Amino acid sequence: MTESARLHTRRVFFALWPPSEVLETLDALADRIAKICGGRRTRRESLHMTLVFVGAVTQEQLDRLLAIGGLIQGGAFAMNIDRLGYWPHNRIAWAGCSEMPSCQRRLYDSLSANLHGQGFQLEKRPFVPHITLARKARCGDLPILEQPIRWSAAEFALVESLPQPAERQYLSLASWPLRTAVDKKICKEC
Ligand code: 2AM
Repeated sequence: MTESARLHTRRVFFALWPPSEVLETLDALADRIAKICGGRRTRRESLHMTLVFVGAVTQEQLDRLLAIGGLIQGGAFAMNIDRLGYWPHNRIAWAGCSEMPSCQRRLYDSLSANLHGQGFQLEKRPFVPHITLARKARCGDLPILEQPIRWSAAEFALVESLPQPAERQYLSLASWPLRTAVDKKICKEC
């Protein structure tokens, strides 16, 4: 990347935004976890689940990402957010699923394959779908989620991470529907 291109990069990722009723529950959960673990809770409007983190891209690459998003034939799926976790290395407290729905795995695989095919370098770490609830947290034992949070994913989005004075802000650049089994014979099991 040239110096001029580097100066004009934008930091982006593919993600799922929670539907309003799920957002409500995650918002309350983020409050609860920050009270237990300290740190800075994720703002309500920033609660999301990353599908694939892409990183800094040029305008030309951004255009290619938008084209890739439109090509993906993903199936709608439902997740059970049923566990809380803590990563000591980056001090993130999060919520996630014990089991990843097969449609989510396929969506991730399909996005990754298309991105690789277009020359994007992706994370080598295994994909751990999660919602960051608090940063700079210090968690000991985490509570058990009494009731799983059922999240029906009907679309995915390309999101830009914008640096703000206090905290990064996430802005949806485009979103695409995930089809239901009725629309198309894909992911009937989800
Ligand atoms: P995090 O919440 O666990 O930090 C925007 O930064 C989104 O992309 C967040 O969901 C963040 O996960 C994720 N993200 C940031 N850097 C990443 C990286 N290098 N690899 C994977 N995901 C990343």
